[in-house]
Amino acid sequence: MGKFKRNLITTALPYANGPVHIGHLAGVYVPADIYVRYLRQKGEEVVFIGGSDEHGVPITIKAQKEGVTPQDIVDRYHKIIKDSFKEFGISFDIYSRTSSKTHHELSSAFFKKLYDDHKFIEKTTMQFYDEKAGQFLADRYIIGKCPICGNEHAYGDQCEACGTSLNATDLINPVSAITGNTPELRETKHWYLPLDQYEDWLKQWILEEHKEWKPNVYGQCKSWLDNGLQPRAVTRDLDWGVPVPIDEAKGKVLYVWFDAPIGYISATKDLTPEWEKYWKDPETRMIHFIGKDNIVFHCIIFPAMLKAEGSYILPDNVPANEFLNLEGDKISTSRNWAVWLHEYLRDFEGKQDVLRYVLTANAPETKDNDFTWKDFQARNNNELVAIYGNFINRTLVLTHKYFNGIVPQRGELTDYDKEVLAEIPAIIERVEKQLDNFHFRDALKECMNLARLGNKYLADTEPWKVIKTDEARVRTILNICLQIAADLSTLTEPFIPFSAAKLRGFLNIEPVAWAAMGDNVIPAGHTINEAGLLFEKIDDAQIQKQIDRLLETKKANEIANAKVAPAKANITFDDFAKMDIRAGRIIAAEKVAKTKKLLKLTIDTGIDTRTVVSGIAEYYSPEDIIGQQVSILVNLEPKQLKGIESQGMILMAENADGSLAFVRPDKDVKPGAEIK
Ligand code: B3M
Ligand code: ZN
Repeated sequence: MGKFKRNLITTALPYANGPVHIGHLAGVYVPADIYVRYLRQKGEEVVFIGGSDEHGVPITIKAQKEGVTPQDIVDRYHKIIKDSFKEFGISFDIYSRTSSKTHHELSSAFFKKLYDDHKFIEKTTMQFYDEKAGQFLADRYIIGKCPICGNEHAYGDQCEACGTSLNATDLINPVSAITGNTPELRETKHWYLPLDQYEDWLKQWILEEHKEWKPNVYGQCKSWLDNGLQPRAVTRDLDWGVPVPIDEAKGKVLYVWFDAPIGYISATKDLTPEWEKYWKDPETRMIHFIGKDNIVFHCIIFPAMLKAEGSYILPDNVPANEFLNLEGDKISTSRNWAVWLHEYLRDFEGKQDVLRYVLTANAPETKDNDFTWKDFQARNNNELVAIYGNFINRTLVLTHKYFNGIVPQRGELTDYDKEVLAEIPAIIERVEKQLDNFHFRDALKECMNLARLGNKYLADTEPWKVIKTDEARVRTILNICLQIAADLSTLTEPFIPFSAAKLRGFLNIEPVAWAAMGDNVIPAGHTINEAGLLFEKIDDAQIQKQIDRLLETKKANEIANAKVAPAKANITFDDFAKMDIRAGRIIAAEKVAKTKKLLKLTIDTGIDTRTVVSGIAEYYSPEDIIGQQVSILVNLEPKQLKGIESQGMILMAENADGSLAFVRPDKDVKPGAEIK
C-alpha cells in the first residue's frame, strides 16, 4: 500500500426509498466487499463504511405517493436495505443513516464552516415554482428534456441517462413531477459552491495526478472539466433535510448531495472516536465505490467541498462501475424491472454466494452488462458446481475413502507435481494484481483457474486407478489436492465468503491469512470433517419461475403504458340504435377443433338459442364459462367460421396485450334484456 497506513472504504449511500436490487449489489456493494475482505485478509487496517441516504426529493416523492411521512419511508427501507446487505455478507463496519443526530450536527457544522470562511456565493435567482402544489420544484420534483442527450425524463439536478449534472433551468420543457403542470418562475435566495473557482485545481488533481483512475471515471471527469464548471446551489427550498444553519435561510435545507457524502464522515464518527485519523491523516487511503451516475458528485463536487473545508483528505480512487441491465432491459424500480434482494433470498435460500459469484463474473466493470437467469443457472451449474464443487467433492471423498479423513503424508514429488505446485503462487499473484487494480471479474476468473488446476491434476493423476497399485503415490496426490482445496478457501473468501467458510468447515481449518497461502497450509495427520456439497445444481423449474415473473411484469408494464386508441368520428343516435345488443347466457361451450383461438358458444339470447363462434379460447376454457352472462350483438350478419355459422358477436374488452374480458351486465338480468 506504499505511502498509506490505513484504508477508508466507502460505498454509495442508497436512498432509503425502496429495497435494493442486483444492480446495487453488482455495481457497488459486492466489489467493495471483495476489496475490503481482501485487505483484511492481508492484515491491512481498514474501515468499511455504508449507510442510507435519507434526505432529498426521492424520499419525499415516495412518501407523497404513499400518503405517509418521509420518516415512515426511511425507517421502513433503512431496515430492509440494511438487512439485505447483512444477508449478502456485505461486511460493513458500520451501516449508518443520514437522519442520525451525528450526521445532522456534522453536516450542519460543515456548511457553517464554509459559510463563515466565505466559501459560498449567495445568489437570488428565479426558480421553478408549482403554484398548485404551493412549493418550489427542486431536483426530482422537476422533469424535462436533457439539453445534452435528449433524454425526456431528466431531473432538475441530474440526467441519469448521460450522467450530466444539471441545474433545473437547463431542462427543456420542464414540468412539475407533482402536478404535471408547467411551473412558473419565482425569486428565491440560495448559497452556491463556486465550482468554477476549483476548476484549475481539479484539473491538476484529477487529470494530472490521477491518470490511473478507471477510463470511464477519468473520461467523465475530463469531459466535465473541459466543458467548464458552474457554481452549484447547495441549499434547497424543501422541508425535509438538514436545516441550513444560518438565520437568513429559515425554512431551507441543505441540498441532499451536499449532506449525503458528509454521511461517510458522520458514519465514521459514529463508528469510532478515532474518526479523524481516517479523515484527516494523509496516510489514510480513501476509496469511494459508486455507480456511474454518481461520478460527478464524488469526483468533482465532494472533493471541492473537502478542499474548501480544508482539513480533510481526498479520495485516492473512485472505482465506479457501469450499469447492470436485466434480461436486456434497464433495471427500473418504477417498472418493477429488477431482481430484489429480499425476494431473491426468499426464492434461493442460502444461495447468496451464487448471486455474488454471478454478479462478479459478469460485473459491469468497463461497460453496461446484462444479467440473465439462464446465465445465472449456467454459471452455477457449469462453474461453481462442475468445476469448484466437483474438485472439492472428489478430494474430500477420496481422502475419506482411502485415508479415513486424515491428510496423508506426501512422498517424493514428480516433475508434474512440482509444476502444479509452482502454479499456485503464480495464480495467487495474478489474483492479487487484478484485485489491486479493481478488476474483480478477472480476479475471480483466476481463482477459478486454481479449481481448474485441481481438477486437471486429479484427471491426469487418476488416484482412483493408482490406488490399486501404489498407495504411497495416492498419498502424495491427495496431499497436494488438499493444499489446493485449502488455498481455494482462502483465495475465494473475498468473493464467496459463505462457501469459503463452509469449505473451511469441511477441511476443519481456521481462516488462513493471505500471505500464508501456498504449499503446506494443511499439515499431514490433520483430520478433516465429513464432506458435504459445496454447491447445488439449480434446476430449470427454479429458473423458469423467475423468467415467468419477469414476463408477467413486462406484460403488466405494457398494459400500464399502452397508448389508448384515439377516439373515432362521431355517429348519430340512429347509427347506434341500429345495433341490437342483448343480454344473453352461455348454455354450452366447446373448442372449435384444430384452432387455437376459437370457442363455439351456444347462447340463450332471450329471442332464440343460437351459435356464436368467438375468439376467446386463449383466455377462457369452455367449462369455466358455461352459465355466465354475456352481451351479444344479435343483428350482425351471420358469418361462416371454420365451417360453423356464427350468428352474432359477443362483446369483449381488449387489453393492450390482446387479452380479452367479457363485457356484461353487472347484475344478473333476464336473457333478451336490451343493452342501450
Ligand atoms: N443516494 C444516489 C444513489 O442512491 C445517492 C448516493 C449518495 S452517495 C453519498 O444513487
Ligand atoms: Zn442526458
